[in-house]
Amino acid sequence: MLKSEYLQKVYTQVVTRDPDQKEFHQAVLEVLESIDLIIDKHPEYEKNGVIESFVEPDRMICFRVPWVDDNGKVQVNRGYRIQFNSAIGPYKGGLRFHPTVNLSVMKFLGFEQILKNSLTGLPMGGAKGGSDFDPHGKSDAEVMRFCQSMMTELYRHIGQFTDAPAGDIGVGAREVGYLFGQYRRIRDRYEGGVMTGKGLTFGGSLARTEATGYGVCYLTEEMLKCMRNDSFRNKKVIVSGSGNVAIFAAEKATQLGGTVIAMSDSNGYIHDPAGIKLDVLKDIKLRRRARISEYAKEVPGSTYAEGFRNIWSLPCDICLPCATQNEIDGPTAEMIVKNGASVVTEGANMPCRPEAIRIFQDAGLLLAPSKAANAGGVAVSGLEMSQNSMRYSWTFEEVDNKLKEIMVNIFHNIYNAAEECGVPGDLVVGANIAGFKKVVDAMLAQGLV
Ligand code: NDP
Ligand code: 2IT
Repeated sequence: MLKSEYLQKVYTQVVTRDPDQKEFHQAVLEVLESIDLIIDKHPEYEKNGVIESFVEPDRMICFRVPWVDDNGKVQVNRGYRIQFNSAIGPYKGGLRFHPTVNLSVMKFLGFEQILKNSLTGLPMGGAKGGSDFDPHGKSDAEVMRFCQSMMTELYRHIGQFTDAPAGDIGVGAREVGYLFGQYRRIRDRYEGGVMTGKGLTFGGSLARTEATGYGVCYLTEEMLKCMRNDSFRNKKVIVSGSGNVAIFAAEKATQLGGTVIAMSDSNGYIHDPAGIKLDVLKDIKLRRRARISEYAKEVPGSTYAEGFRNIWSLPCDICLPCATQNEIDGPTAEMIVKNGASVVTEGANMPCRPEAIRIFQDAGLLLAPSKAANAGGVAVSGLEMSQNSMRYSWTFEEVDNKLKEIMVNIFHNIYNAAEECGVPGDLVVGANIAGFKKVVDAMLAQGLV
């Protein structure tokens, strides 16, 4: 419960304005609970209406996306771009294509992105976009036509100095390529920095594909070292999801000496006690775009079970939820604690419900929140924009080293912020406050509120 009357008033307004936006309320309340710890020291926030401004997007764009399917029939989806805050840099954040996309999901992701981008130390504001289009089962030609139609509206709202989208769920290199191509055609200009996650032949950065997953593990490794004098070595790891973030989190966890015993997709999960063979998994998920159940048919000693949430019934040491929001609820968290896990690092955005976070923290597990842990993706997006501006490309090692340095810095920054707030070890508070302060200082200095 919030102690500050001012914050209570702001939260009530958020809920009464948009009563159905549950995911957005959840993200806002967690941040306000952190700000509650420092609000007494900052009377200027209330005086300047800072928090009211902070929880209201600069602008919300919503549009129709018509496209023609392979049978010649017109389909209509809804597109969004939430430009939430540009106090510290141009709007930046991914596009999500998934049937569950709605205004609440877009606003929660845009809101989280403000703080995440601030934590990277790079000059990027917060935004998110996407559509309720479902790429599953669509042909390449259908995905291309959809992306071209999406960009035919989106192009007027974005630009390297305005707003630079990238990928997220359902948007990978293929989709970014089609979107960027349409932008280039319509604008008749080669503006590399308008989108990140581009292919390597047209301005993409080496290590962007790996960045989010690798970053999740770099931050976890630093957290283990500093808070437990420990590491990934000889740890059993479970990674939920099997998309861009999950695959490269599993790869780095394995390189650091862990054994990834289980992964999932939205249908079910695979269990391979000997360690997931990532070459087989990549072939199934990235090249063939097939279901994860194929793995158990191809790898002796592994099994497949229906129901993706049940992945957490397997005992492990380190949990890396990398699929989607709210995948770990209270009962699942209790099961994870009972099974003896000691670390949860959020690779997906907001994968743990608030009650799950409380259960982990009360049980003494290390909990790294998503806005810090998965910031490596957008950080390398920022580095991609730098390279585009310089008309230059760094090597894989150069980008990877910068990523590592950024993730280590993020860990120490949020760890120190938690201590300064009087809640040592609470990295949720640390991330919220460290991310928030920089943005709010910039808002106040620019007279933006
Ligand atoms: P992908 O589309 O590459 O993969 C998503 C994975 O999660 C797939 O295995 C998918 O299964 C599963 N999944 C998606 N939605 C659901 C759902 N509603 N229920 C169960 N499983 C689901 O996405 P990413 O790997 O890029 O994104 C994963 C998470 O990481 C998201 O929360 C995203 O916001 C976050 N993130 C991504 C970044 C990036 O750079 N890509 C950066 C920072 C955060 P299926 O194949 O069956 O759909
Ligand atoms: O949630 C995220 O940080 C992303 N999907 C990546 C955003 C980006 O601009 O690279």
